[in-house]
Amino acid sequence: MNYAGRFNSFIFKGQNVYDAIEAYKNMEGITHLEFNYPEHIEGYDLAELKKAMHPLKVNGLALRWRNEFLDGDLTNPDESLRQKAIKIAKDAADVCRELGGSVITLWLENDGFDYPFQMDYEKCWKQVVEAVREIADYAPDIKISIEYKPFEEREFAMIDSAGMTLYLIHEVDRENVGCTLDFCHMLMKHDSPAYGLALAAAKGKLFGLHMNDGYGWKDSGLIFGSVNFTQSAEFIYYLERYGYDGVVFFDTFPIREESKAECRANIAAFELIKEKVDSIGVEKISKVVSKHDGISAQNLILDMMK
Ligand SMILES: [Mn+2]
Repeated sequence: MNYAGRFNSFIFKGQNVYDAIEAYKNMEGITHLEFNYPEHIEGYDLAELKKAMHPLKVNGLALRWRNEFLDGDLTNPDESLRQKAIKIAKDAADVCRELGGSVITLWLENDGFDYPFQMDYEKCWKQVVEAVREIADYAPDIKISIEYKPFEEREFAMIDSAGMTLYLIHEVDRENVGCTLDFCHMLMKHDSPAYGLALAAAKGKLFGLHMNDGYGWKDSGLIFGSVNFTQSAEFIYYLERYGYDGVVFFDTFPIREESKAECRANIAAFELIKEKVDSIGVEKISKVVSKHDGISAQNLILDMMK
């Protein structure tokens, strides 16, 4: 598998981008890096960054619209700010290409609402569709990946579920627009992670993964497989069934844990759960799934735990 860890696991503890690159270079299993843009790139020389990260590759860049974009990213009521948000995404695509990456992730943090009567839903929905289309057409060689989250920072996010994400992708109607699924975000929405994954992957629209775990009522960012073993195993089964060959990015928050050990714990969990799935095999699991039966499903889970 290709694995990547989160830069801010180190940066939030006072280290800089180069420290984080160094930490990941010396971590067994890590193959790729993933930057936030502009947060992790601004002020750094791209050529120097490229030199420092060798032999690791860049998977992509995750957009962060902060500070002035509190009222909206792609739906900001101030048209000049809305245009600026679109421009930042286009710049991110250019930088991504320059660094050898292939995907930019759009988490529309501020495109949502807090109060009834606060937003003209149809108008803002069209603004999101048109902006994503404009970004996609600007960089047809770069994958534009939508990462949904049901709420936080806004009370309601516009793109809040697997279903809404697939609806957006359908409306945008561009080859290079797909999605990144964040396991914790899916649990927060009470989406079944594997269900969303299957529908996205079946359409060739699964561009990225943010693996982690949690209890569902907030973005816990716990170590993968620590809380929901069975749903994690089902998720990996569908990854294998659809031949996912992208990067597995661990979007976890080692606030109290040592960051390197925490990232390694994620890789170890993913590898072990994958091993459990493989020990039974996609074909045999598919046979159980085709039975449409709860008891057979439960017996399969027990078999995996042996
Ligand atoms: Mn995420």
